[in-house]
Amino acid sequence: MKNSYMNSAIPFVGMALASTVAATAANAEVVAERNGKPNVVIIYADDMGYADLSCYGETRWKTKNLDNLAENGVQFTDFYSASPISSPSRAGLLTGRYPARMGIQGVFFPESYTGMPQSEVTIAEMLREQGYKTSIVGKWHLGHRERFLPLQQGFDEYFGIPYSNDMTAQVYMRGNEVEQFHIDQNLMIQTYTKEATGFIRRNAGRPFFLYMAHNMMHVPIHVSDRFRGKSGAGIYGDALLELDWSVGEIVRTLEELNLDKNTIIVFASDNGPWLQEGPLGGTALPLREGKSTDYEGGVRVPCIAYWKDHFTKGKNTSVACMLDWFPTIAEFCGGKLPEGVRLDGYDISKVLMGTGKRANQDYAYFKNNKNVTAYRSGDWKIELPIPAIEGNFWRPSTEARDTVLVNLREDIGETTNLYYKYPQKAKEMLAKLKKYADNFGEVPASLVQNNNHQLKYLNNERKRVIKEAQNRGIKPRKNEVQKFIIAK
Ligand SMILES: [Ca+2]
Repeated sequence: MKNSYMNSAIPFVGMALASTVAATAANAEVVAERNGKPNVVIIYADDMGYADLSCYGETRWKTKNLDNLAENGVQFTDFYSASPISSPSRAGLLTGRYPARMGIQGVFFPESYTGMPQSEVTIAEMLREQGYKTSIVGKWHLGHRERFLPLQQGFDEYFGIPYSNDMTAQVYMRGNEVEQFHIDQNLMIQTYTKEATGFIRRNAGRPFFLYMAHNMMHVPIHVSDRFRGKSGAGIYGDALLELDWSVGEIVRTLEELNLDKNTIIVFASDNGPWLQEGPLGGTALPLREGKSTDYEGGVRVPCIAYWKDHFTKGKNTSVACMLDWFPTIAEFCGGKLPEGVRLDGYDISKVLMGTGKRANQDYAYFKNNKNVTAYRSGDWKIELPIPAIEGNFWRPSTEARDTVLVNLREDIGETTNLYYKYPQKAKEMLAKLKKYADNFGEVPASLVQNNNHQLKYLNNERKRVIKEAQNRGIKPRKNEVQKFIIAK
């Protein structure tokens, strides 16, 4: 039943009044009554590996704050991101829809002219309609032209870097404007934490949604002096401990304001670790491979959900995914699902409360954010063939593969192909994948237009012409710059 989680001890009269006022004064500052509506805080890490937290197996350092949430909340062991790369993963989280549905096949760069379509309904839009104050702190990565920025997608406030922290022109934006052109990434986690806790304090008396999207643990890794050397295991561990500290600060602030029983906290990573970066990247072991692949290391991520006195405690082995948060948060917060919009996630509120199961135990892998490349159902996973991929500066090489059948419960590292051992199971899984793909619907062309190599082509062309001229005996001109008159 809708709104069944809301505290009936709180008088009901305020809600009708607040929503009437909200409806008649769309953008006016209306302080909605809480009426038991829980706050929602989503903390998203970038490129954090499945095994980077001590509660997920890391032994070199102890992430005590996240471990504490995991121990007292739901720690998912089989939780999947919507994509093995950044922009599509975020689009999936915020809309409950596979990024393939909106043409987000790659990541946005500072030179991108496109972004997530405005027609998409985000969690922020859904919650704002329910009187929530909404804020994003950190990495947006869904288009940085004004019409694609967070303020145009349901967020009341925005502070952060609008894309990845290795892309050129690192800036802090506030709202739709650049606030700072030269930023110190060493202070980034501290800065984001101050922004996030400030937002919580300013909105303690009303329902709010905070989307805290860290740029860490994406390379280049940065850490403040306070945490440098703290892990004794290199800068990646240091930054991870600082991120864990940040989570602790948010929890502490909620407790201090007596909001901990009123707040759902979700922590997850956007995709698997950047293995090519070696000690500067995370680890997904025992999962196979990492970021950008449809092996488990690419999309199976740490995910912890905590709501004091509401959620069950301990490890949960249910298959679930990032697309589930939209319908699940709608259920907890009394939000409306967008009409005529096909969602890909399932409401997992009963899984979190310990009162029921997810609609199924299936997950579809979209390696290229375009079509289904692998499919999981229960313990089984079928993987379609892929050609070998030669590694480059940002990803390691990947072997070619035939059709692969694995049992993830017995072989978490996807080491043994059971395709020939269990032909009937393979056939059954291929049929499931096909059925899913056939019912997925139309996939639009990619709207992310990066890597068209035009600049590369032009530079190569320039070099070729110069070389050809040199071969004909034409000498390059001497330093003409010196002849310029310098203004005094
Ligand atoms: Ca990422």
